[in-house]
Amino acid sequence: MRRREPITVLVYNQDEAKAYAAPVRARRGRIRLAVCATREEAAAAVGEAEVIYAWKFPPDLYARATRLRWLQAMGAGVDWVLVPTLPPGVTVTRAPGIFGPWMREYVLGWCLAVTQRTETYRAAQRERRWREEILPDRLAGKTMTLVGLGDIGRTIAAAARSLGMRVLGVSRSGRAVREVERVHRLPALERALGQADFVVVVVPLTDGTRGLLGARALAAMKPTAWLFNIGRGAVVDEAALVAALRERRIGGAVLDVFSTEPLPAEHPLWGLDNVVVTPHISGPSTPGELAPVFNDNLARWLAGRPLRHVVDRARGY
Ligand code: OXD
Repeated sequence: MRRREPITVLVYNQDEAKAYAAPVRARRGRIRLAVCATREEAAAAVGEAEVIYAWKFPPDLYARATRLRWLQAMGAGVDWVLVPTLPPGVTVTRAPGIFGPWMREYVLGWCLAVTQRTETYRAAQRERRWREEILPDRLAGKTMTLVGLGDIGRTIAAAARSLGMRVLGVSRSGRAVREVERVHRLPALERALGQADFVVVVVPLTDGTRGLLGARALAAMKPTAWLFNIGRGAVVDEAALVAALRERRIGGAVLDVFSTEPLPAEHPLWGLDNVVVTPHISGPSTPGELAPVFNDNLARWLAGRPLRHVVDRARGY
């Protein structure tokens, strides 16, 4: 059944609300856009909104979202959407296919920075030293263990394999996936970590993954292995990680996400020489890449057809 009344689509993004709203397309007269860059603007518009297209919508405003039926997340993760205040009947959709290509370059770029000993040669250059006694290492033949095999994890896996890496995976189901040589279930996490030269954490944050990589998991890693976290900070026990890094029980860490963001200036991770800190940029959202995903779903919504990329709210992803 086709609807006639224009519906309100609330676009919320604190940095780029207008840029996200500009490419939103629907047949004339079918939608009314409320473009909100502040909490106040969102508070004023949320009561009318049937659809929200947002990044980090203020969770306390859901209580006023009495007409809300569908929320499209502008980022990779949806933990900020799936809060207790979100009304039960609201459908949540995500945007697969966009972030994996960014994140495979981030992961492989930093893997190569490690094996190519970028820091060492740059430091030697600053000292005008010719350090021919140090050779780069080969990435081919190294093992990567991906903790999380959603679309992003599998995209990284395929890229790692194309460079000759051996790729293992860990997932809740343990189901085999084409891109990965062997998939372990969560109870075998430590076995999978113990084989890795690079561990890449890309699981969503849920009740089941919070603190998943704690002291025991870190102790299972090789002393030369690097931990990458590009999922959510709270999946890794940061205090246990700092201890492992300080005591050189693992080789190092490349961290894009943290329990508290921005990472507080006094946090010990900033000062460790075996840590790379990046400011949650490994898979950036851009209005141009997200617009086709949203517009496709919006057309479906307006035509009364099923949405794509629906999140299982009970599972948390
Ligand atoms: C995220 C993102 O969900 O950056 O973290 O998209």
